[in-house]
Amino acid sequence: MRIKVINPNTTATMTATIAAAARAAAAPGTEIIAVTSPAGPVSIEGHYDEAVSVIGLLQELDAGEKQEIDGHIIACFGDPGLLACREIARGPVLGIAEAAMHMASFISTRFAVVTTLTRTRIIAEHLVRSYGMSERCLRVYATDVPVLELDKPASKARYLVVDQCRKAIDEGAGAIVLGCAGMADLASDLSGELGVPVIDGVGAAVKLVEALVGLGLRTSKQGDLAYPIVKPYTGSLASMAPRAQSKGSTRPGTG
Ligand code: 5HY
Repeated sequence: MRIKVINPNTTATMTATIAAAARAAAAPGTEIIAVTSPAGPVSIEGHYDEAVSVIGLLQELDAGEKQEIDGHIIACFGDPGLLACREIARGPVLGIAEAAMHMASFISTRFAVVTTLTRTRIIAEHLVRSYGMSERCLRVYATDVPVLELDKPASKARYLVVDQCRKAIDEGAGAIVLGCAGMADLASDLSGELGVPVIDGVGAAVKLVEALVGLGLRTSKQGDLAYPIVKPYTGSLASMAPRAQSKGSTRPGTG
């Protein structure tokens, strides 16, 4: 099975952290193809960053459709462009936030999300609601650690993450969801240190994609996730125009 893990920001060192977590979770026989978006923000810390990051993400996902990929993972906790990606994908496409929240709901009555900046907390709260997790998510806690600080071993990022995790546990959280792909390498030893399950969305998404593909389940092409309607796109994005899919081919692709 081939799973493509796409980092929608353009920081390759962060993709390396993501790739290591994905490979650590992958079953024997699962090949992980981890890529960095070809264009966009070095980190995603707001609505505008997210919106612009989706172009590079879609380009990488479309390339994946030509590489016989069985499933895709969006390795950013905002799950940017998730539904747009599902429109052009045959196989399952999972966002790490959605995957982590569902995993947490299987092993705790109440989980908490510990994320980066206060300004991105609202994005995680939107996802909690849109994924139907309002009853299960105690709260979203912000550490105010910029995304790229997570990449710096010398920064006090880990200390600030642990601090918010302890606060969440004191307030009743039975499990912790790490709210950034850049925290993927923290999950395993944090679990031991805190004494509660700590969930990294990258690993969670790999296991869920393996399960879906293993059951032969693919993105439904009935309704809103059907392939995009073929039409011309103009200007600098003309190459992103959906192409007609040839009869019987399951790949519409773009450009
Ligand atoms: C992420 N940003 O996982 C999100 C985290 C956040 O560049 N990768 C990013 O703060 O929303």
